[in-house]
Amino acid sequence: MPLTAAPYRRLIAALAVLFTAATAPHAAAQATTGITVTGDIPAPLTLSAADLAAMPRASVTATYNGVTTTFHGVWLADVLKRAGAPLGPGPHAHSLTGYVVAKASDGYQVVFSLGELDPAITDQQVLLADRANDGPLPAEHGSFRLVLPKDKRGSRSMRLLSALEINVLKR
Ligand SMILES: Nc1nc2c(c(=O)[nH]1)N[C@H]1C(S)=C(S)[C@@H](COP(=O)(O)O)O[C@H]1N2
Ligand SMILES: [Mo]
Repeated sequence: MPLTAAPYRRLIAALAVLFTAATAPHAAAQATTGITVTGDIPAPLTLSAADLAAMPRASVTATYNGVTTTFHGVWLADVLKRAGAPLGPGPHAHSLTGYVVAKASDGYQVVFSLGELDPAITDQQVLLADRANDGPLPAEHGSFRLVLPKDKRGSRSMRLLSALEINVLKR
């Protein structure tokens, strides 16, 4: 029976439907055009890819599941400072009582203390990446991700980053 015969065509059509159903939620999850920054800051803001491209750039290399990649983007601390988050040495040391909830469009969430992101306190490097090697991030990883090259595993290096929620403990 030739491959163009009706039974084969029906099989191929059925497989195409299954494939579309399996990949559609992933495709929807990557449609992030900007990162929203909200919470205990003077005013909420949304940063686009163009906003990040215009900020001071940085790069780090990290290996996840055996694949080594050089990521390019901006330091997360610079994004938090631009949003008015309380980083840096100050009379009240706000970063010691603040935290950031990073949220991805697939529902993944990671909490960071402001202190562990604050270059006034630590040498930990956290990159907000928008490029990998010499191109964009792989489409299924979204437009933005976090990269923590000093972490021993990839679990905090959030793909599909869509939002940063800043919180400072009330006294
Ligand atoms: N949004 C999102 N980011 C995520 C995850 C996830 O499930 N969802 N898994 C994490 C884990 S456990 C690892 S090891 C790394 C893997 O990164 P890679 O896809 O670049 O290999 O992604 C991290 N970032
Ligand atoms: Mo992982």
